[in-house]
Amino acid sequence: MNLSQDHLSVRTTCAYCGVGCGVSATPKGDGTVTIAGDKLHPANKGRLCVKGSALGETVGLDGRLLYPQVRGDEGLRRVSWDEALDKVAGTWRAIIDEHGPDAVALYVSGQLLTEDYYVANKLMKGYIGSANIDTNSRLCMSSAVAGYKRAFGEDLVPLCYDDLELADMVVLVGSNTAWCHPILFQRILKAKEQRPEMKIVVIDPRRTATCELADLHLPVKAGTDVWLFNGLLSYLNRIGAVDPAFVADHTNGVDAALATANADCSDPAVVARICRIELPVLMEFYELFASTHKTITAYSMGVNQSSSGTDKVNSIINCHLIGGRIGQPGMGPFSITGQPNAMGGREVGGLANMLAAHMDLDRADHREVVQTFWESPAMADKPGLKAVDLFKAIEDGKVKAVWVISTNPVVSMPDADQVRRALEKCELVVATDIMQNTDTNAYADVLLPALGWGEKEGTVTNSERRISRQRAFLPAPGEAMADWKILALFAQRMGFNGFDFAGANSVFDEHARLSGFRNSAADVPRAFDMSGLARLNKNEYDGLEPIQWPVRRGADGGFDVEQRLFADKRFAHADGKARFIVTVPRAPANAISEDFPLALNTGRVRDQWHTMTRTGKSFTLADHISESFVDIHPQDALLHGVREGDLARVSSEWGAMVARVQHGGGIPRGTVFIPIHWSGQTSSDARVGALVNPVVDPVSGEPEFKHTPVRIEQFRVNWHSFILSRTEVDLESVAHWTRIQGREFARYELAGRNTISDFGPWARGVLGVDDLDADWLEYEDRTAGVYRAVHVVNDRIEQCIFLSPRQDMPSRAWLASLFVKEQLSEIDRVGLLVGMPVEKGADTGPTVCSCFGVGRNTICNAIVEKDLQTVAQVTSCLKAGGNCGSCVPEIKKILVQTRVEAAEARL
Ligand SMILES: Nc1nc2c(c(=O)[nH]1)N[C@H]1C(S)=C(S)[C@@H](COP(=O)(O)OP(=O)(O)OC[C@H]3O[C@@H](n4cnc5c(=O)[nH]c(N)nc54)[C@H](O)[C@@H]3O)O[C@H]1N2
Ligand SMILES: Nc1nc2c(c(=O)[nH]1)N[C@H]1C(S)=C(S)[C@@H](COP(=O)(O)OP(=O)(O)OC[C@H]3O[C@@H](n4cnc5c(=O)[nH]c(N)nc54)[C@H](O)[C@@H]3O)O[C@H]1N2
Ligand code: SF4
Ligand SMILES: [Mo]
Repeated sequence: MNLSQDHLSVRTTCAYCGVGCGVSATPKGDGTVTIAGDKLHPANKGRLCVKGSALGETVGLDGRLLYPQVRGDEGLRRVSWDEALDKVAGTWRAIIDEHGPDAVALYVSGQLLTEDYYVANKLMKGYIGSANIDTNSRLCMSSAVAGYKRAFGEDLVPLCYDDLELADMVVLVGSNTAWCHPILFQRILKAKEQRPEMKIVVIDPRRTATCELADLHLPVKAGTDVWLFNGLLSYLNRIGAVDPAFVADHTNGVDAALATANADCSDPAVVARICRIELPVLMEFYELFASTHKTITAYSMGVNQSSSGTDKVNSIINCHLIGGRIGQPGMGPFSITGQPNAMGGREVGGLANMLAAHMDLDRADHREVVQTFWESPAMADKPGLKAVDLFKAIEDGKVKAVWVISTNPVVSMPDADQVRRALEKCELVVATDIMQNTDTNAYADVLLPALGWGEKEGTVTNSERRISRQRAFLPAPGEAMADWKILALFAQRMGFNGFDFAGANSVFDEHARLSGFRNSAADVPRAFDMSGLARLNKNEYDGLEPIQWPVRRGADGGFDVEQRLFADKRFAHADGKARFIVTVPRAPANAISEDFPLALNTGRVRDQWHTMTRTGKSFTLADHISESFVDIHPQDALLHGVREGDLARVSSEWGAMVARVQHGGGIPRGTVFIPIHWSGQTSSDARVGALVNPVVDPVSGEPEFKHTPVRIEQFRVNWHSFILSRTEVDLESVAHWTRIQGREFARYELAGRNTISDFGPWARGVLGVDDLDADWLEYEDRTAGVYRAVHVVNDRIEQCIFLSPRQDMPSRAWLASLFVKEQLSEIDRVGLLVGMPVEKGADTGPTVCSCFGVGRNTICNAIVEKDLQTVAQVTSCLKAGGNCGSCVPEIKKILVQTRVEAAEARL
């Protein structure tokens, strides 16, 4: 057998979204890693989206947190693990002794592995004796959990991915699937390609990339989904599109739900007006839903992140129940989870109001089961603080120590400046992360280094309840340790038994055993059962193939898996029936006003992940959208005096930020959209969390991230500039900047409010060029206020800076391409100070297809020159769109625009 380096690939699971794609990783001798899709993984069958494909660019050790550190008067100091953990344990012990267990808290993450999560939850709820452990999943899918529990009696996702291919209609509500769950979206599109009669409906206030390939888009007014679905419920009942036998035998509460729906929403014309959807479009959707039995309604943050998020979820589930659209192939209400292990967190009970293994904190019989199993000395017996309340309690001094693990709340929480204040005041802030510099780490008293993706071992569960292994293929760097291990060592220092795990596999085993412990009809029955995976030995655990729960052992000893839940029409409520929930529609908590006349919607872009601590390292992912932006309707821009391409200051009652004005995001009047990704590490002041209102859903505690009243105004600057540099630059005096990772350089977009009297010295100062003999090409037009300089070292471009009072600077793409050249050619040098290539076609424009690095200009030129008519033709000509497919919606848009423009030009 040929055991060359290239053959040592490891099958693991993607680090990012809840689709949970299988990845095949091959570490190379030179420290790099080749990434490919795992053809054997049922979630993706070999495909990866652009974020997954670029994982190899994010595993380098630059910027990593590698050693424990403690903050003293002189800043951070490297310490041993013993010293760091002793400090944390000593302080926690003292605080608990004096103020009780509720004075400490863990704030964890849906990006932890199940094993990490299990240990964290066991430690807090069973040993510290407090349920003050909450997770960023509170911000993500806690409304979905609450909705499922109300309807089904347990947090159960009824369907599986194969159902998306079996459905005759997929309704995507508040989900930009094309960008946020790209491989699921590809699966849906492929099914539609094979069965064009299959319908795709998108319900989203914005016309997103997901809408480009949909049959129907309902641009619902933000926050009005309950009206829409109550209207649907009322309509289905009125026209008799119901399943009376299913409703009578397997559900409760239909009359009350219908009475409420009929009260406000029986007239589609009224619903259409409230939801700002044209009546014929609304009716088309209602009729399609009524006539299509195999319908899936998949939803995500546009539903969950709302002060009526849980009601939104139940208004959707109600519509499925009334027609019996559940439990059979190709149908059901489907919460798409965001983070790679959102579902694992739900299994272990990582939220402050849950226990473990789908048992409830507020039920004595459930607590008794868990306490018995854990042999725990001090069980929590009441729910802990939910994320927003937790950070309030920290600011109020009620919670005196917090340990933040695998999340970046100074960026991602609503009212994020409040989180900063809270951490500033907190007696002991501990942060476990993989990166040294994050906005949250800046407030930590103790920093603990965790193993990252590719270095750690464990499991994650994806949106369809499928458990997959994450496997290590890289050595542990520095002194980093697995998150579960750090917690277990800490627990032992606190004097707790029950944390002596031999490895991730023994944590997993305990979790699997608990799921089956006293899990029977006669005792404390739970649908969540993965007892079939208990007692795997280490080899079996290491070799575990992706598998769904519930999973038990069959009579033959093999795995007995339920792919789809509720096939027997039995639900988890004591009477076995599902419940209709009364959902009274209500507007978002904070209404727009004269002072704050626009509603802020926030969300994701295609190629970045959350606070960018990992995707921000990849140059491939940096090109698609490089800077934060505020998307606004052109008429609103006019009204509020801001211009496309300029910077604007957006502010709310809670905070302010600066971003570049953009049109074209398909945004309705009266609203703006800002992405969530930029932090203090990547930009001077583009942290949108500072603006977001901390209002939460009363049932789930999930914040209203999609609706904050804001105002927008021009952010006046005197000059604009950009820099490409191989070395770090000094941005101290710059009013606004964004740092963007390039290939062998960093790019900075800057703007200043000051007046620069002498460009040359200023530029040298910013770029850090002291050497007056440096190969420094310069162009200056003082009257126009234009300045350009290029610094060349050994015939290679080292840095360049372009500055102008207007937004009239050259495209960055061509200059960027010079940084990978070993030597500048004469013809390159000619173009340098103009910032433009002398050869035609060398400027490819902004990246559209990140997989193959195909720019917009290249696509437009090919469409015109070769008269391309379809996306497939563009792909066969340029490869663009041929790998992950995430850019297919954009190519389609460019195709239409370019052909229209070309036709107009011919007229
Ligand atoms: N590229 C990328 N992918 C990701 C992530 C990432 O950071 N980057 N993060 C992952 C995570 S953790 C999550 S939670 C998911 C999120 O995945 P999604 O939920 O798809 O993403 P978002 O962009 O947060 O929001 C979805 C849509 O909700 C719409 N919306 C806003 N208000 C309303 C409303 O009132 N009603 C309706 N119907 N829609 C509304 C927004 O306009 C937006 O287009 O993505 C996962 N995948
Ligand atoms: N305005 C607005 N805010 C939002 C949202 C929104 O739509 N709008 N969405 C919300 C949602 S759905 C989510 S999920 C959150 C996400 O928000 P966060 O969880 O705050 O975002 P991440 O950047 O994913 O943070 C993960 C952190 O863990 C670190 N890390 C990575 N791997 C490991 C590891 O193995 N171990 C440890 N210990 N650390 C690791 C990373 O470096 C990073 O600092 O944002 C929420 N905030
Ligand atoms: S869709 Fe993309 S980000 Fe999500 S798991 Fe698959 S490869 Fe990773
Ligand atoms: Mo999320």
